[in-house]
Amino acid sequence: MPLPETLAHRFPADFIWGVATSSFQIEGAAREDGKGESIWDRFCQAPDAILDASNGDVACDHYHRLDSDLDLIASLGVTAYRFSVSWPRVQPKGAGTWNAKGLDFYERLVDGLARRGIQAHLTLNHWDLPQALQDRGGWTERDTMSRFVDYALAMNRRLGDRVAAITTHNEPWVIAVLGHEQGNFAPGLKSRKTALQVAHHLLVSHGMAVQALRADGCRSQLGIVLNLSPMVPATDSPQDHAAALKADAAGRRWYTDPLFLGAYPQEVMAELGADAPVIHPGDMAHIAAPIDYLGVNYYTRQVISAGEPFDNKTSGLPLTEMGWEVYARGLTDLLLLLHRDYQLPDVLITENGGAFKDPLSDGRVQDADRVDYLRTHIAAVADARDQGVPMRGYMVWSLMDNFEWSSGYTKRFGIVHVDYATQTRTLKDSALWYRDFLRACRGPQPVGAGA
Ligand code: IFM
Repeated sequence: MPLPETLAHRFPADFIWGVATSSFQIEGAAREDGKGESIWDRFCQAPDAILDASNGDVACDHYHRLDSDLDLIASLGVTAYRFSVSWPRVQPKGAGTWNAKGLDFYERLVDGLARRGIQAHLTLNHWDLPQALQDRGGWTERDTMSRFVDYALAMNRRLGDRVAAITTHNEPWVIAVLGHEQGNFAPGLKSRKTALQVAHHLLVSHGMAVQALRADGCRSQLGIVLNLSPMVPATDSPQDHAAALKADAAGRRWYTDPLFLGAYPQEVMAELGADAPVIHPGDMAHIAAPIDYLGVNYYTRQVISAGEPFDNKTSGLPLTEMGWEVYARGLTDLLLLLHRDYQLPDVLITENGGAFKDPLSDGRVQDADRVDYLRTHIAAVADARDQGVPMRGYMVWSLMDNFEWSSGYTKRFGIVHVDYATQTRTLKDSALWYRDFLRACRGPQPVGAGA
């Protein structure tokens, strides 16, 4: 295995290295200190919605363990921490009254990061919409876009001076498709038409928030985070190639074209018929508002077949516990594709990682597969950088094991192990590897500078 130094030398000194989490997945304290109900609190109550019938009531109890978790983050030597604000914790109904105790929690979070010399990368919407807004139609309603802009402005006014980057939405595809078309994520709706309207409103509200924040004098970098994969044809057949192009247009370009070209892909739009979203004058200009960075969440490639869906188990590649192929080259391919097609702003890998078995034994988790995953994917980022992609940073998903949505606590993505019965945190071998790698990135330290 190459030494951490060899890989570290491929990145500039100011490259951003981080770990990422999200509010619902780690905070717990679901009904404390005035927090309102989120759509995920509600969704977890639906029969069979969550694999292990769990919920986010306690999760990693991060709300009560903020200081020790911040120490844990600092111990890794990262330069950035990506987290999300729980909208219903700061504004229980998604409109009107603000919750002082909720705001105070995020004040302590950003202050704690600043004290430790770690950049705060704040995401406004990592899926936990206030249930009160869902009761009024949620993301199907244009009014929710205005509520989101108010929320963005309030967060900036309160925290913006200590926040390096503000992401509007995390993975709008997931909210739209898994939440409103397939129904296996909150709010559990099943309509393609609804999903397309929701995706549109998410994109428009992203642009509206960016414009409002800039007009308000926001000094944080502004961007959006997309979950992206290269779509690879299963075979060399023309049918599979055509299917892969189609899947790429509908699943990836539906988001990247409007953001960077100001228009939805025509060939997809032409096939939607009555399911096409209602677009108001000015919407596309909002969506294409210039951003400072694109956040890319990369986990795997998608293999597309014109016939029966491709079975990952037949590919011969290692699979994670999610059943996703480990395919680091796909990250380079994806970044080069984006670089070829668009005038990209800075690019940050805002999530990358894998769920593996991770047995804790004698106080140690020997997750060699995750170490290998991180090393090869970081090398894939360096490859893209070498070929001109404006890469600015990389963040591991996730800091610690947490609530993995409809999989509950059955999948562990953390580089830190969490014993949910005792809330004990244990650095896995991957965390130790990442810490050593980041040390190598910082280069030789002056004598007496500490560990
Ligand atoms: O846990 C999620 C995260 O919330 C969003 N991106 C994908 C991760 C792994 O499924």
